[in-house]
Amino acid sequence: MYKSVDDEIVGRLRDIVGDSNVSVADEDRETYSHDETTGLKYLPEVVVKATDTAQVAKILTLANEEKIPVTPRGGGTGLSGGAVPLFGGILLSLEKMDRILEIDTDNLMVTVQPGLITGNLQREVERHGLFYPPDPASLDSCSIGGNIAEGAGGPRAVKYGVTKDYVCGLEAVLPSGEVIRMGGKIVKNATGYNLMDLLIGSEGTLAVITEITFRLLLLPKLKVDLLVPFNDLDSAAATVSEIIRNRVVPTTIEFMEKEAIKASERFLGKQVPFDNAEAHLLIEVDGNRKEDVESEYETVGEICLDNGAADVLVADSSTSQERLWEARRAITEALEHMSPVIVKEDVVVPRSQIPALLKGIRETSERYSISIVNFGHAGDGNVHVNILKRDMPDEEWSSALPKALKGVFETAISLGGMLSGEHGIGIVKRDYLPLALDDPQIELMRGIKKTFDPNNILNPGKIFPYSG
Ligand code: 2HG
Ligand code: ZN
Repeated sequence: MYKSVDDEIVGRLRDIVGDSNVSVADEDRETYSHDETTGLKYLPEVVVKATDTAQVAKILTLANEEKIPVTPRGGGTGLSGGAVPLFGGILLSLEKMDRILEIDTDNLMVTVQPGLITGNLQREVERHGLFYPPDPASLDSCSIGGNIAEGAGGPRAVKYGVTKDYVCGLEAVLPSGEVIRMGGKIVKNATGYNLMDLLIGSEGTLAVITEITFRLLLLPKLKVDLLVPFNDLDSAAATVSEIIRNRVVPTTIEFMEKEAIKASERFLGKQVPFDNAEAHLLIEVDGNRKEDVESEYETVGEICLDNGAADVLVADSSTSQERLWEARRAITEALEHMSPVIVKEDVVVPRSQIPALLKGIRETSERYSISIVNFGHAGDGNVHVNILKRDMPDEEWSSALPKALKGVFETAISLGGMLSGEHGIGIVKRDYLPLALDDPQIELMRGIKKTFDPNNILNPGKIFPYSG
């Protein structure tokens, strides 16, 4: 159905981006054949690195005319297979388009290219006293364009929301090669359909994002982290809802089961206090006035102790805070060391349903005798459900996994939730989409895809249930 990439096409790609930005070498095709999703690997026929919007437009025009699939890619840290070139074709890397184009301190906006690493964006604006809050755990290696494409979130979503809440302007290239610009340095916009929001979270299936304008906040002057151990899981889960019910909205409320902490300790070779506790909450509060921050963390600490916390440890220096967050961010990689075969889910439910969700997941784990380790952004209802194969025999795993997955998804949906809070659907969740969305919605989405991309060249095979 698609045309293969032959020498003639490679030659035309070289004419567009220059020889050094095109590779058909096995080692490069291998490097770009996967993202961070375990067990997914498809080789692209050619790897192309664009350095400006005009090049992206020319590449898409060529691919569209010749019917060659194009898979856009940023940092390659995705967890649903969004950047995996399922049908080969052209792997279009945006990694070289990584500049900050402007920090506009009059309008509190920053304009950037999509390949910029998220952590670098944060650090740069912080030098101006400004704040870009979204903080996916992979922030030192993920790219901002990928964050937009996948609808990334992060721990600070409890108070500050997710990537989409900061996008004010986008430039993107359509599969036809036409360049469109949406929004701008404006915080309000009621001008026609909101195509910008449609592109956010569209997983590179509708257009390739080439420039972004984000709104920024003022950097809070103070922050304090609390590490709160619990001797039973239910109390930890109940505390999450209790904090919100008490009208306190910290910056983060992260939840980590014992096994997640233990894995991280082993992986980093560093100890976490109270590592034998059944679960930990990692709670951050921030603000500008010392007394406000203190009163907020004291209230949170009291709620935790009233709900059965074993202790409340306060980290108020940047070194002690960094140590806690290092342990938290390492969990993903650490669990892979515990079980090389691992399925990572990120269901989301209303915050008040966190206790019911964790209970339902535990029942699923017991019913199918399958190992599940939970951690994540409990404060915004988003739990990373990690299903580990460990030493389960292959046959048992193949039979138990789909049942366990369905169990987890059905629990989340029955509680008013969704399949993914921040990792996207990609390849790994596409067949479960009908559990969450009804037929008319899926058909509307398919119609939108057709309107943007009639030849189905842009990141084909993602989001929609596989139909052969
Ligand atoms: C995180 O919050 C990431 O650490 C990865 O979203 C989650 O590994 C995971 O399941
Ligand atoms: Zn996460």
